[in-house]
Amino acid sequence: MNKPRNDTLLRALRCEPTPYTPIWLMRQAGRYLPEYNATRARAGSFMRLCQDPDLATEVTLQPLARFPLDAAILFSDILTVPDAMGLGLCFSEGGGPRFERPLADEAAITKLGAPDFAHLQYVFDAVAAIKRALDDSVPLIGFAGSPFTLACYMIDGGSGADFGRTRQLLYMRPDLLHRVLELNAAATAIYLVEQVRSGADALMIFDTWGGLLTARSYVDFSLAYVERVVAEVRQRCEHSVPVIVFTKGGGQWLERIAGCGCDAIGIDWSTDLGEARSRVGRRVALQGNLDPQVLLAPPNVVEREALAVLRAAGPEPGHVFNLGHGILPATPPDNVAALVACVRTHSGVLHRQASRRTN
Ligand code: 1CP
Repeated sequence: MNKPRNDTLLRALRCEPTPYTPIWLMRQAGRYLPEYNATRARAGSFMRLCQDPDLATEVTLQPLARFPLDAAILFSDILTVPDAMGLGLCFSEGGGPRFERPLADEAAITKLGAPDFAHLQYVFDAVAAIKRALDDSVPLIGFAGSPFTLACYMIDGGSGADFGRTRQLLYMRPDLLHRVLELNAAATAIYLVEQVRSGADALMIFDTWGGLLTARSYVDFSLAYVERVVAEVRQRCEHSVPVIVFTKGGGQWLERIAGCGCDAIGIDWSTDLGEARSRVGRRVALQGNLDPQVLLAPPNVVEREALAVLRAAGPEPGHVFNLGHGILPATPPDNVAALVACVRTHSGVLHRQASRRTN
């Protein structure tokens, strides 16, 4: 596999010096882009976009054609894995995911098995097609949901306010929840390794709902399974691939997350990056953490807030600029252009000052 010409992301994830801070954005291909909405309309549905490698490639590349981003992220969804376990994924017109056959009772959980990986071939084909289209320009990030975040959707049946059924099960029948998490962890490890074999240069594990848990259950029901996934990926991959772990609402557990075997921690907007750095030391890179709401403000506010994130991250290597969560559909694309330009220019100045100080 050839190395991307722009490898600032991969170097920052390894905490190596870079001439500027690399930037990519969670949900960078999405509904804030008119060209995404046009392709989605042509495809007819979100799932058809994911399942057609040519369309998935087209939408993956759309933000890169507009903005000088330092990474592409596979266009897909975390819920492809439970779909391949037979739960029947569908999306309502408003965009929220639903399962036709959620894990409604003990019998459904007992019957649950490994996914049919033939039903996930479209994901691996999309990775390979995107990798070819990128032509070694920037790295491609593959991804999966954390075992716990997948379980939230599988048990509650779709997006909900607080995934109360899943959290009830944790107290009433922890054995059943552990069974689901074990299956999810085994499936996720294979799923990520296949993405690497198909061309992914880095991996991200989205633990979007881990922050709903108590401190004790976060470790036992989410982080322990993320750790298992990371260890298995490391063992099965022929070459080393950086892994980013993002727990939304996980700011209070950063020291523990830093010890799960990952290379980088995704930080949401509620934690100060400077404080995060002093807590985890230089063991891992940090990714984040502009509040996505900032991108709805005028460009001068976007620049002011982006500078505050850069200053909090500090001049040392090991920061990847990103949002604290996904970009909002109402974001004006011009604000994204202003953000990317601001990060490139100002981080370049900060990095040059830092390297003069150390030379
Ligand atoms: O209507 C549409 O066009 C669908 C909107 C949409 C998009 C653009 C969904 C439905 N998924 C996606 C793509 C997607 N999902 C990516 C693409 C890569 C990128 O550009 O970043 C990624 C990485 C995801 C991952 C994902 N899906 C997560 C984890 C990240 C996060 O945002 O927290 C989660 C929780 C999902 C479930 C999901 N799929 C779609 C939606 C709207 C949701 C969230 C539902 C909820 O809030 O519960």
